[in-house]
Amino acid sequence: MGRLAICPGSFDPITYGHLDIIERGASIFDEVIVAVFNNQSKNPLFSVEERMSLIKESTKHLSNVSVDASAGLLINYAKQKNAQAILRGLRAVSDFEYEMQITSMNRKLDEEIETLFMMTNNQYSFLSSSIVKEVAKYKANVSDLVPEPVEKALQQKFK
Ligand code: COD
Repeated sequence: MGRLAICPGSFDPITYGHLDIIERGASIFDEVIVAVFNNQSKNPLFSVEERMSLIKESTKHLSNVSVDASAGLLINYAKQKNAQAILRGLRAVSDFEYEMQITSMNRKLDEEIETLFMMTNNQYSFLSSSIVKEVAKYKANVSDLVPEPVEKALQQKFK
């Protein structure tokens, strides 16, 4: 059986920063599942279904990447899928504390599944879904920040 990584996130919506991590993950692992988790406290702009379909469109060039959603605990999901690793991206020091917290909790819950971090590509280090939504709300150009289907979906939302 091949090696599987889970790439979890809110993806509200997927950006080129996320896509970069997914593409690099897909070149290392045999299979990558991008898993959308609904974090209600983040007050999402896109429904889970919308986010999944935007990820599917944006990753259709990657034959070993699939898209899924879960409402439970990430570590239970990863275990259920028999994943070897959870793959996360790191942008700045500001990401670090939060990532340390979830990683150590996940390790406490299951010692076998590794969390791997990939440093962001420099050109995306200040990119986040929140920033993209903020910019799109004022109808500024986001074509350098998100894949084309996402750009269109944002235009629809803020029409
Ligand atoms: N460059 C590189 N990486 C990036 C960039 C960028 N510009 N932007 C985002 N990323 C990375 C993030 O660091 C992250 O690794 C991934 O892409 C997804 O990002 P987000 O912001 O969509 O995802 P988050 O941080 O909201 O995801 C949080 C989870 C859904 C993973 C978390 O809430 C979770 O695990 N929820 C399920 C419940 C659970 O198990 N909780 C933890 C218990 S301890």
